[in-house]
Amino acid sequence: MFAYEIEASKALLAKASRILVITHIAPDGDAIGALTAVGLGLEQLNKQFTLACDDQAPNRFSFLTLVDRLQTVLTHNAYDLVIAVDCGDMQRMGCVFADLPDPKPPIINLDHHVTNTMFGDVNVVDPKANSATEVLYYWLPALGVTLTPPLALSLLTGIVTDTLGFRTVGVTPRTFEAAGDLMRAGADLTLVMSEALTLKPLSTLRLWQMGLNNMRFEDGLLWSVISNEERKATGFEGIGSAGLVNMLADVYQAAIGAVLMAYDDGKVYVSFRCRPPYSVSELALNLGGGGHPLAAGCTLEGPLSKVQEMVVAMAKETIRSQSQLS
Ligand SMILES: [Mn+2]
Repeated sequence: MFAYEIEASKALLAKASRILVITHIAPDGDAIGALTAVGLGLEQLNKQFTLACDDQAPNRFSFLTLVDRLQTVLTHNAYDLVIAVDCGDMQRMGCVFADLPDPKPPIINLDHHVTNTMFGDVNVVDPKANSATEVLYYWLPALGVTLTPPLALSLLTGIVTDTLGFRTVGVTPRTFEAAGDLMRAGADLTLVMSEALTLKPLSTLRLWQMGLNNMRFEDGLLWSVISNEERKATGFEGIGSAGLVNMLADVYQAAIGAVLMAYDDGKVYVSFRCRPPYSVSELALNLGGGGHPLAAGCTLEGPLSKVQEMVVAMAKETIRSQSQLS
């Protein structure tokens, strides 16, 4: 696979001496796993590199090598190659890319999103891969990089987190073959499962407590609304619902699960989850957001009560029309 893209990547890498590796804003396990894996690979290839992301890596990924080298603001901006990992489009790279002086350096785009806009000069994009690190699992050795234990650990972290522990629909025997190979190379699966998926701060449980307390169920929609004051009282500062929305959607009686959470700036973040035959991508799109059929979201301008009224009505309508189809 990727014979042309690998040759083209090699050609760009051979000419590059200062490489900027970027992952997406609000990074997840795949983003940080892919970022550190590329760094470890470039180290082996004796290349100078910077690892960049607009936002800090979540604390739970501090077990990964090189994560301490991540820069959220660049200390200089003279680069001759950009490697983007886990970014579906150029905007996902955020300010660390947008603020580079023009003309921008050439880009190698390493990703697995179906919606990838092929924004790179070289696009190593495999929508069948479950994670960006699964793409890197093939790309890095093709460049002559050896899968050392820390590198294998970074790659396995992306696979484990993007598949929620091998539970998502895209998981195939190939996913397990890659994971098995990475374990053989020295990656500790138990460590990844525990650090990246299971362990959580107390604020997450407080958020779930608040969310479950506020939960409502009508016409197949199981949803929870958390005001800015309530959210702050739990100590939860992150974006998203820290798994609360999955908990709501994983209920027999629920067709769609939703969480609406307000923030200081007056914005309301809305996440949707569902199981087949339902799909929430169009619902999120109609609300100005986007995502996948089973997981999508949007950001709306408050007040929270107005947002709730609109989102609940539209979600119920989605359930009504989709249950007629099935
Ligand atoms: Mn990913």
